[in-house]
Order: sequence, then C-alpha cells, then structure tokens
Amino acid sequence: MTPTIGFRGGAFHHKFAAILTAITGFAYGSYANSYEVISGPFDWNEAKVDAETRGGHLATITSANEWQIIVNQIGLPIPYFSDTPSNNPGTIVGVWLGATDLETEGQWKWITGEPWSFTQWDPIWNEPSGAGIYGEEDYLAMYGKDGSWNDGTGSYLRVFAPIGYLLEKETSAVPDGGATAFPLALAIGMLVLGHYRLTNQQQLG
Ligand SMILES: [Ca+2]
Ligand SMILES: [Ca+2]
Repeated sequence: MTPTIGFRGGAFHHKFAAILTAITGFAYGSYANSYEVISGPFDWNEAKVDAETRGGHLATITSANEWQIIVNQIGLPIPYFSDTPSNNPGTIVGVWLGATDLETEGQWKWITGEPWSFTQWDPIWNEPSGAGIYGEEDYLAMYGKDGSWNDGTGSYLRVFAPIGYLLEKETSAVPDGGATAFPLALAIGMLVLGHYRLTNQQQLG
C-alpha cells in the first residue's frame, strides 16, 4: 500500500493543502478534490455534460488512494442507494463514472486522459462483460452497494442500471490523490529550518 498522508475533506484540510503547496511547490490539491453523488435520469453522455456544467467531470477513480478518499467523503453504500431495480424513483443502483471503451473495445480510457491502471471490476458477474442482452456495454458504472465496477450500455432505462453519476471537482493540477510522505517531510523540514533561522536572527540582532 502506498504511504499517504492526508486529512479528510473540510476547511482545515483545504488550508493545510494550500499552505503545503505554497511552501513546497508541490500540489496537494488532490486531497481537496470533492466528490458528490448526483441523482437523476441521466444516460452516460447526459451525465458527462451535466458534470461539466457543474464545473467538474464524471469521477475518475485512478488509484486505491483516491477510492478511499471517495469512500471517506460520500460513504458506502452511496447516497440514495437502493438495492432494487432502477425503476424505483429517487433511488440509485449505481453511478456513472468517467470512462469508456467506445473507441476500441476493451481499451478503457478515463475522460480526463489520466492513466488507466487501477480497476475494481465486479468479480461476481465477471465484469467487464463487454456486451449483454441489451447490446454493447461501453460505459463505466459503479455499483452503489460496494463500489465495484460494471460496464453498462450507457442507458439508465433498465433494471440494475445507474440512475445518477458521481461528480468530481478538481481543485489542483494533481488529479488522482498521489501525494506521498516525501513532500510533507520536506515541508516540515523547511518549516523547522525557517524557524531555526528566525530564532538565530533574533538572537544575533
Ligand atoms: Ca479523479
Ligand atoms: Ca457489464
């Protein structure tokens, strides 16, 4: 597991990230990314546009670290979750995420251009299934119950399809939550050094 240092969302965290970024020149904003479940009858393309209208994008989950941050922020099962078919008004079976293999079957791509490496396909139904009785399944969805992934047709108009999406808002150039202990250690070191020099200057003065 990658060593990470972070704080859950909130004002303190945002200030802390901003201070660290200012001191070290490293961007810590990945920890400030915010995630929100938007419920509603969106097909995948409509969800993509709606997310952009809200100043974000369909969520891209590019590391186990980012997934943990999402779980911390929104909880599991996800908000509005119902383990019943998606014709149950106001509830969500799953959410659309920002990836598709429409261009080349089997080659999944995040809409943000981030590298495709982390996955959490649902093993029970042997996902990604590629196609099913409803046709090609080229759009990434996440089950609200446990966060496992499924490739879906892009439509919500059938049972066990999403009826909402996960919105991600970036506040930093670092998209995936990959901060490590090193920049934090550097920041602390620089703070200590700065304090030491200030103290010395006062003594000399
Ligand atoms: Ca992301
Ligand atoms: Ca599938």
